[in-house]
Amino acid sequence: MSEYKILFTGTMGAGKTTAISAISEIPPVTTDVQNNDPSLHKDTTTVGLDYGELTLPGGEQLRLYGTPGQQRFAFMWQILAKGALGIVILLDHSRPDPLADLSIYLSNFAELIASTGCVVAVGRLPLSASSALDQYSKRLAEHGLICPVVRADVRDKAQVLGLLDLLLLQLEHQVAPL
Ligand SMILES: Nc1nc2c(ncn2[C@@H]2O[C@H](COP(=O)(O)OP(=O)(O)O)[C@@H](O)[C@H]2O)c(=O)[nH]1
Ligand SMILES: [Mg+2]
Repeated sequence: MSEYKILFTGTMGAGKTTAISAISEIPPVTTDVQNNDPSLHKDTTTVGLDYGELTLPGGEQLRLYGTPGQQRFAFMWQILAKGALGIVILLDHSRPDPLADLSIYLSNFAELIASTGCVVAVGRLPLSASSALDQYSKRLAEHGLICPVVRADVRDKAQVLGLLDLLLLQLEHQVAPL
């Protein structure tokens, strides 16, 4: 049976823990602890990583890893990226500069994205602001990348599975067991 490692990254509060919890078939492992930063409007924050598992209809086992969000944990991003099949970048459109957020992940995961696949999922994006998706695609192009950019609400299991579908579609031609 094949096993594949998929990463979920993105800013704090973008929904890495929520996304993995939504689709994992085992109780997800999370390292969230009490958040002591009142500006973040969140009770918990990820200092380590999230882990979940999902079996695809074809029997392939996905190992789902959520990275710590903050850039000060970037050293861990490199460790987690090893052997990954692809990456889902979760963005929170309500943050002050979500395009700058995107650039941080594109730069830090450049090697992984260049050799595998990537999906950009934008959360908290009002329907009236749909044209903003073009701005994200433009930013990807500035990094020399083309990947799907979609609106997503990671609280919805079907939408998270849709993100994985988009990722796996890109990889169809290059998938090899780890
Ligand atoms: N209102 C709203 N809340 C969202 C949306 N996406 C995620 N959330 C919430 O935002 C929070 C994300 O937290 P978490 O998954 O811990 O983020 P993490 O830091 O990336 O792991 C959760 O409470 C979600 O329910 C969205 O599109 N709209
Ligand atoms: Mg988290």
